[in-house]
Amino acid sequence: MAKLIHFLQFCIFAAVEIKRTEEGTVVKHTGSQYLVSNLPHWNVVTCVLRGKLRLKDSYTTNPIAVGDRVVYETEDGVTGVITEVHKRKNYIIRKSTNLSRQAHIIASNLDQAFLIITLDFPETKLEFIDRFLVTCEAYKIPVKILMNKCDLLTEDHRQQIDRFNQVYGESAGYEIIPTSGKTGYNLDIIKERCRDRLTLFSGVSGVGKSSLINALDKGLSLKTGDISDYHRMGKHTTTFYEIHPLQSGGFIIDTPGIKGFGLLEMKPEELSHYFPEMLRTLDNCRFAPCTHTHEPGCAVKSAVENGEICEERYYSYLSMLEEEEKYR
Ligand SMILES: Nc1nc2c(ncn2[C@@H]2O[C@H](COP(=O)(O)OP(=O)(O)OP(=O)(O)O)[C@@H](O)[C@H]2O)c(=O)[nH]1
Ligand SMILES: [Mg+2]
Ligand SMILES: [Zn+2]
Repeated sequence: MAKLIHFLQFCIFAAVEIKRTEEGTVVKHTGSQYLVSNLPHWNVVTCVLRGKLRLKDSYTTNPIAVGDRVVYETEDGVTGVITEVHKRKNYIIRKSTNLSRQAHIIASNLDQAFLIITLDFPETKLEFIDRFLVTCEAYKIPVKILMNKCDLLTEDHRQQIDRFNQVYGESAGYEIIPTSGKTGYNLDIIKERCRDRLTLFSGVSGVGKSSLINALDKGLSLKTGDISDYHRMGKHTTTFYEIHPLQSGGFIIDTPGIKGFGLLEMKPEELSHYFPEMLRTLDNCRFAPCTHTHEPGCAVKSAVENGEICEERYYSYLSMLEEEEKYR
């Protein structure tokens, strides 16, 4: 009898011993499963969420996003249960339209975001670019623009390229890096920029996000898809947000192509702070706060008139402002 009690005690002790609490980063989320890894290493554990964590936050559709640092319990080191989410250093949120009440956390704890755009095949709309940039500014996430598929650009695109560089580079101050996943153009620069960082790759469908990641690391073979012949639009090939380690160092998040991009609620006088070229001059407006629409002595409007602030961006600002006010 004593032996049996001893044995049972040992079993209970062992069971308690085996259950370990670990920490890691969510690298992929599919349905109810979260893949969690001990970054910067790569031991992936498949986790589910403890029930009560699920409904904590009803403003967002996903309580846990890729990039989140989590605590989980595991017995076998292969599967686990997430019990806690650490406070996010930062995150980026998207509403599919201004009307949708709920928002989706795209990713968290980012070091930077790369907005992948193409001037053609498909054409990325300036409206989308501005909304993405404003969101990054609002969330204080450093952002760079990758002008991809530059192998397809010809002399016919020259004017468009020059204007883009003027609007987003010289005037707004963003770094623009022309790239080609096909020829490998400038990929050494991208590798360098990605080293030791967690980088979000975002953009509309078909601009070549997954192809670019494959080209950055030949060991990866992410699924890619053709763009449609007729509409020259992507076909939404990537369907999950997922972190990939790069052999050259750092981690990249591949994302599904973004369709709509609703703005988050912000005060009308706050919006211009997220246009760097407006932020530079708005202290000189006669009135504060100034919406830079009808106020006399507005420094932003003067800067638009003398070309320091590009009209495209100012009109984008006005349309966002109008939309914000409409849905308030
Ligand atoms: N010419 C050229 N084609 C490219 C380049 N990068 C990607 N493509 C092509 O563009 C198409 C779309 O590429 P994907 O990598 O699937 O695009 P994506 O941005 O990941 O698209 P989603 O996953 O749908 O959001 C494929 O046919 C690629 O071969 C490039 O630099 N040059
Ligand atoms: Mg893709
Ligand atoms: Zn003003």
